[in-house]
Amino acid sequence: MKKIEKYMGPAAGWGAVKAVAEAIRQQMDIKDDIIAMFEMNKPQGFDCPGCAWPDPKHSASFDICENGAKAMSWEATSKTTTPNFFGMHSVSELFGWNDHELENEGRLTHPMKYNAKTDHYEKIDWDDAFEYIGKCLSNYSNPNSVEFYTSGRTSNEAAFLYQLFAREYGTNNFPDCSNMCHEPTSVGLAESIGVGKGTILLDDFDKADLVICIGHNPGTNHPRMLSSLREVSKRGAKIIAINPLKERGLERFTYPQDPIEMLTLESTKLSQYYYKVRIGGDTALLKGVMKVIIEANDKANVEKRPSILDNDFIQNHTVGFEYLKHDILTTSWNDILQISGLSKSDIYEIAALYIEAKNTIICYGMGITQHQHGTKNVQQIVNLLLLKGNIGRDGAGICPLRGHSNVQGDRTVGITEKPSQLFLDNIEEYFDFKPPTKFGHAAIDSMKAIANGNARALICMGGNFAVAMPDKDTCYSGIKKLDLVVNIATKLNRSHLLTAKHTLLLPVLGRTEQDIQETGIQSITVEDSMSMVHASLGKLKPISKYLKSECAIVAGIAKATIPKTKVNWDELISNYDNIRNAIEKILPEFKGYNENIRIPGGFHLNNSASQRKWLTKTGKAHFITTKSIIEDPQSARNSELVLATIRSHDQYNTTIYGYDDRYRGVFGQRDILFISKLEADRQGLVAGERVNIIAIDNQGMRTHRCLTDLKIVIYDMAEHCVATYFPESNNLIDINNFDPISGIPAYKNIPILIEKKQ
Ligand SMILES: Nc1nc2c(c(=O)[nH]1)N[C@H]1C(S)=C(S)[C@@H](COP(=O)(O)OP(=O)(O)OC[C@H]3O[C@@H](n4cnc5c(=O)[nH]c(N)nc54)[C@H](O)[C@@H]3O)O[C@H]1N2
Ligand SMILES: Nc1nc2c(c(=O)[nH]1)N[C@H]1C(S)=C(S)[C@@H](COP(=O)(O)OP(=O)(O)OC[C@H]3O[C@@H](n4cnc5c(=O)[nH]c(N)nc54)[C@H](O)[C@@H]3O)O[C@H]1N2
Ligand SMILES: [Mo]
Repeated sequence: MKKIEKYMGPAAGWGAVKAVAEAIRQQMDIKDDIIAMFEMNKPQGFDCPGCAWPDPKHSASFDICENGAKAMSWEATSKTTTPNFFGMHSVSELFGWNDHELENEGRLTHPMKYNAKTDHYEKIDWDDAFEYIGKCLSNYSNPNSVEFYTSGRTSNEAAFLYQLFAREYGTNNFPDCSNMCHEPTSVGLAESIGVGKGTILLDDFDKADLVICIGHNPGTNHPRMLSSLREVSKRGAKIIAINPLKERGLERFTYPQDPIEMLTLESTKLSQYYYKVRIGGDTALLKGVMKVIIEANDKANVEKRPSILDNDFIQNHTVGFEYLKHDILTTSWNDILQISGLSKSDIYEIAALYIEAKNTIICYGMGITQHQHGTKNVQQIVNLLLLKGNIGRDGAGICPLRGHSNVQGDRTVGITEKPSQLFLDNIEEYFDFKPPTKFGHAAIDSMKAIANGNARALICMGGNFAVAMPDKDTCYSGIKKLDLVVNIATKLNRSHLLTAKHTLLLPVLGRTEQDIQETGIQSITVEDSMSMVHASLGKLKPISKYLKSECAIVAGIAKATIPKTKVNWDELISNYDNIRNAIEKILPEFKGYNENIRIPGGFHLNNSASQRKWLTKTGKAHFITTKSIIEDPQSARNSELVLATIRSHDQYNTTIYGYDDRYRGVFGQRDILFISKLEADRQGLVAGERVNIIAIDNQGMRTHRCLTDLKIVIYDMAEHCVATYFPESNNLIDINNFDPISGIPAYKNIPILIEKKQ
């Protein structure tokens, strides 16, 4: 039922229990499958296909959350999308279905090939499918005209094989979902601290005095994090939230596994301090906080009081402090306050909390990264931490909240368009072929090559590439002009309906399902947000006997494409231990891989920065200055109104489970625009009114990009900001609107204007 009704409860609690029951009822046969749920995130079970938040170490207890249950029931559904279904519905007809309807048909069961004459997908045998793909791929004279996309659910083993195949084929074109989410982390942290990953472990939360959550929404996207935040709060440590929207998951939480909290309807307060920063205002805010700290430190020095900054650390471990100091002290309060949208007293309060805390962890998500200045945002967070030596110490550090459950692992094992020479040399030595050294395409370059006709084929290991990317017009029409598109997927989505000259749809085993190869049942491995690598073992009987594993599909395509391949594909996939042995040879940090993943909880990949070893150009951690907070012409200040595109509580990226966004009080609908009361008054709008939004360019001029017929929802949020859901809104973003350093699309920073719907 459609309604807008303020949500009064805490995050999780009974609302979550009800939602889990509902998710299961709608998707799964209530029998053995239900038991599978309790195998999730257990040492001998499978890794949750939801988020990348780590599991409590060596824990035998299950830690399940509402959205993990949705992810798992959505994959383990008993509904199927069969050849019969494709016989009944043409591709053109299916294109008219919405994203929820497409995936809700259930799991793909057979390999399918598109027939342009009938406009239907038709069944094809696996061997024929491989041969067909192999024939197309071996026809292209330039391997760099093929794009190999990866979405982050793919296991380490499959991702490793996938990159091996693409490199033997001859390209480094690896567009990846992390190009749309944490590329500013990979690039920005690498430049600042020498490693593009977070530096903390879960245990650090037990020792932190202050946790700052900037630009992420854990109640929806990383719900298991709420139990860590709850412990922090119960211990009396402080939590600060910095977010343009008031998010319930950052405010109050009832732990579903705590019977007393559940029965007494009590909840734990999470963030004691909440600052509604303006969209795109984080760098200004962080600079403001640093200004207060540096000025206070200078004053303390003059008055001969103890230093606030960690001078030893700054001297021995960092470079660039003087530049940073100069930049910060010359940044005007006027700019800081206007761009951040906060008051001076807010910024002094944050600075005071940071000064007072011995150990600070800063967590961040898409609110920081998906901007034109996403990399700089990340680096300002590092600057703040470095000032007090808050990296490489217990209870302190930086914590990027990764997206897909194995997006980090995929990158670790070689899904990168810019491989290191060492990695390539090791491949050459072990596999005896020369991989290409020319850097390839990340997501934006790949989509541009597709749009301008330079690419001929696109292979997608999972995901919904064209729908997840900005600029639907460019992406959709580009893909339809390709020669070959291959999608390897669990469920039908819109990208699969963008047919090229030759189009194949290959159904794959999900993580919940048993993967049986020649030597028996196989585990795969994944790496979480905190660099813990552990095994995942599927439990359920596969939904169709025609499914193949991702590893087997890569091997099948590789053998058909490169008849004289140097890789023994059959041996590798007969036992995934063989793949892990190969990974260990190429990437020495995986030493003892097969033994280590048999330890419950897995093992930690070495993180140099957490040991204060800085693998940067200078061997030190870098304070990186961004000259001005307004150097980008599209920054928030130049536009009256900025739109952020966000996730509802009932979606997983482009997968729409349902139409409720419970914590934000939205039920039965997604066509809405969140706006503050003040901003609505300023724009002359009232709740329930329908509007169109139009993207504007650098000069403030209207563009042709618009999204029509949204309902105004008054929400507790910052001024000059609005928010709506993706992927419906993705055509508002021009393909050229991205962070020039990392290439991440500015999904959270779209200058717009609002018009009443006539
Ligand atoms: N259930 C579920 N879990 C998921 C996903 C999912 O879709 N559903 N997706 C997975 C993936 S791939 C990813 S990358 C993560 C994403 O997880 P999050 O990073 O939490 O993603 P979002 O919901 O896009 O945005 C987070 C927050 O950023 C805030 N925000 C917007 N603009 C700004 C800004 O300028 N500054 C600040 N400080 N905040 C801002 C928004 O209000 C929102 O609360 O979650 C992963 N987990
Ligand atoms: N406007 C806007 N756009 C965004 C974002 C935003 O915040 N705003 N966020 C961006 C982010 S952070 C990300 S990560 C991207 C997401 O981009 P993608 O990762 O490309 O998209 P998903 O929606 O996660 O992909 C869902 C599909 O993956 C397939 N799938 C599911 N499980 C498996 C599996 O185990 N194996 C295989 N082979 N396939 C599987 C199913 O067919 C399903 O339909 O979207 C980005 N787009
Ligand atoms: Mo993501």
